[in-house]
Amino acid sequence: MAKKTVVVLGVDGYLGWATALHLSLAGHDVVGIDSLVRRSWDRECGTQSLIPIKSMPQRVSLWNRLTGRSIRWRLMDLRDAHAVTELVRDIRPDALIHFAEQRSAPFSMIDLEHAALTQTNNLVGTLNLLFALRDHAPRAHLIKLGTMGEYGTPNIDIEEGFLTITHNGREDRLPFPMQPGSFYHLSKLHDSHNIQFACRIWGLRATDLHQGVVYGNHTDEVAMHPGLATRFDYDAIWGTVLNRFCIQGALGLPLTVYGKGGQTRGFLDIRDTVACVRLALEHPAAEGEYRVFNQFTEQFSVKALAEKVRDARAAHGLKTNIVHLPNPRVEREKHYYNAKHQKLLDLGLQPHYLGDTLIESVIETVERHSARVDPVELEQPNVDWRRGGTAGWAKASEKAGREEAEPRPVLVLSSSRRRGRPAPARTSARLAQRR
Ligand code: NAD
Ligand code: USQ
Repeated sequence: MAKKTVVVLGVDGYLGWATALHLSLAGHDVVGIDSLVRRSWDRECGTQSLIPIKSMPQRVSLWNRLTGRSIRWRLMDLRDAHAVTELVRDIRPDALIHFAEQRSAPFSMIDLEHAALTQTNNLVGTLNLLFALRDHAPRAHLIKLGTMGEYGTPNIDIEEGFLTITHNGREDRLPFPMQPGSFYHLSKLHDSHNIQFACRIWGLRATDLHQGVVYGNHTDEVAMHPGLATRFDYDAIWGTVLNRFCIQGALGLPLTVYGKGGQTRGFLDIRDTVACVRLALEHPAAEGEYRVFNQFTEQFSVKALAEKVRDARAAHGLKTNIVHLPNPRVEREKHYYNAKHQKLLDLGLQPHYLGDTLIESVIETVERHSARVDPVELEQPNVDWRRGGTAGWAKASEKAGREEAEPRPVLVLSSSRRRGRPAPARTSARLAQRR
């Protein structure tokens, strides 16, 4: 495998950090870019990663020290066209892996300001990259993180990006019809159109990874040292569904299925995210090619996921409730879903399928960091697709005060920890008081 110079954009994030380590250990020369804006969005929302994460300079130097490899780190905002141009001109990368976007659907639905922020941040950043590539590195391979949510939930099989259509006796291979479900998911679709257009007119090469919902928090590299942890979100704005269910389960809280729970999505383990990106990197798109890989390994309904978490806990004699909350989103709750995901398997992906071990390992992680959990974040959604953010979505100052006032209650833990120790009392009244 030839060593490549790779720019990882969004390196401070959940997936960007784990991917940067994976590619670095595989022998690639990695340059990591981030504006750290996600840390300021956390401050705005009053949210935080369940697992404490080090600053970028700290974790990069720890990685370099531990492995003898070297990740070069640059603070940079992708919306800054001049900085992006300089970066591409200086580094002349073989490939760029683009994670650097606002990635929460609820955040994009809070109000006009957050919808506009999401779309300008995401679209302008990607456009800046496309123009810089045209002018300074037209042969570089752009690997862009898109999302399965670009497709929506059509009543036909979902293909990988394109569909052959026969209409009035004529046939063509056309982009698959897309019906995204939030202003965030729409931003990914708009990006896809821009990238596809740039490949067509300028001969750029790009892989659009239409990724499903990621779960888990361990890769081989992240697990090498606690100081290399990647962020892990559980709150109502940034937490994704399976991560939330595992954390709710670990704390003995009800698993919050929105609506009927028949919403079906593609899912993958974070270990497969890093493997898929590496496969795309090491098998680049051709000049002028825009290709789409559907990046997930299994599909589940959210109700089936909740039942899996409940059953994993039941195996240890622990009872878990599943509640169906009124759905804050506008989405189909019972629908056909059959999405193809063959191309990454053909390149050699060996999936890690969802099993009880994963659920249990996440639950153990939660136990280690349970003092950092704010249970209010796990009880109710705080952004509604019809009405926007509720009064409680931005609670930075309120939370900061609360943290000083009293420690967060640690709730019911798993069987190993619980044995011989009574579960601490937790009342809704107490939580209600705290809101
Ligand atoms: P994250 O929020 O943890 O990380 C994103 C990083 O990008 C953050 O560190 C943020 O500071 C940075 N960033 C955002 N805008 C930037 C800008 N203008 N300039 C520089 N840096 C900027 O998100 P994540 O979960 O790691 O997701 C990464 C990518 O993968 C996103 O594009 C997301 O749409 C996509 N994705 C994520 C999932 C998932 O389940 N997490 C699933 C499918 C697709
Ligand atoms: N859901 C629940 N209960 C919860 C949280 C979510 O039932 O407590 C449901 C939602 O209603 C939705 C499904 O779970 O039907 C998925 O929601 P999610 O928050 O896990 O995922 P989503 O908003 O789609 O976004 C996440 C990432 C995003 C990525 C996307 C991949 O935040 O960056 O693009 O997953 S995909 O869903 O394939 O588009």
